[in-house]
Amino acid sequence: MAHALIALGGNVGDVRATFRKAIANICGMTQAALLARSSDYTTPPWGDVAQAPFINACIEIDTPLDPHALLFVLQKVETKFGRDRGRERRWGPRTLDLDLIAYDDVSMQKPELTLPHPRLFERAFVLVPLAEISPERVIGGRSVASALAGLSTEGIERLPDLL
Ligand code: A4P
Ligand code: MG
Repeated sequence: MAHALIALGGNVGDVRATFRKAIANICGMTQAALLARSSDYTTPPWGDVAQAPFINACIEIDTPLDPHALLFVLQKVETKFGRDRGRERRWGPRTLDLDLIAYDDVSMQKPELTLPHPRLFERAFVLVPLAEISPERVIGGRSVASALAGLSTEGIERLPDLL
């Protein structure tokens, strides 16, 4: 079994309902155990700021799949929940974005899969939910909590749990 961290994001549709269904799909399709799930957070748009706020969360799973097979499943789940890569702009609005943040301590630099995720340390919208579930985790030589300490978390708010 390998240990993987996955970031979820979206700003189109009922994103929290999408997350709930997507997490069930990810675990089912990867034979994974869900070890932890962060709260949902509302976050200001990053990169392309002329769009609605996002909702972001992170999960931690144990999975028997290799990194490429796991990414393939994540892309299938994105498509299932309405993501259409052909019609969207980079960093633009989307129903569901699933990024593989880390997979054990694997390091790889391929265009189709870079691990750990290359923009992780620039993004409070990933590190805030990650710090909730895994603050001590060291990724690329830095702990999640210390990486987060160097970023602004302005505008990021934890949402109350859904009943
Ligand atoms: N790829 C390479 N490595 C990975 C990895 N570790 N995980 C490749 C996932 N994919 C990886 O991804 C583009 C390509 O990256 C894929 O073909 C995959 O093989 P994509 O998801 O199609 O494109 P993208 O999502 O538009 O690009 P990118 O750079 O991943 O953007 P983001 O970071 O996902 O940006 N603001 C807030 N507050 N919250 C957000 O969630 N999200 C975005 C989307 C912009 N602003 C945001 C948020
Ligand atoms: Mg992405």
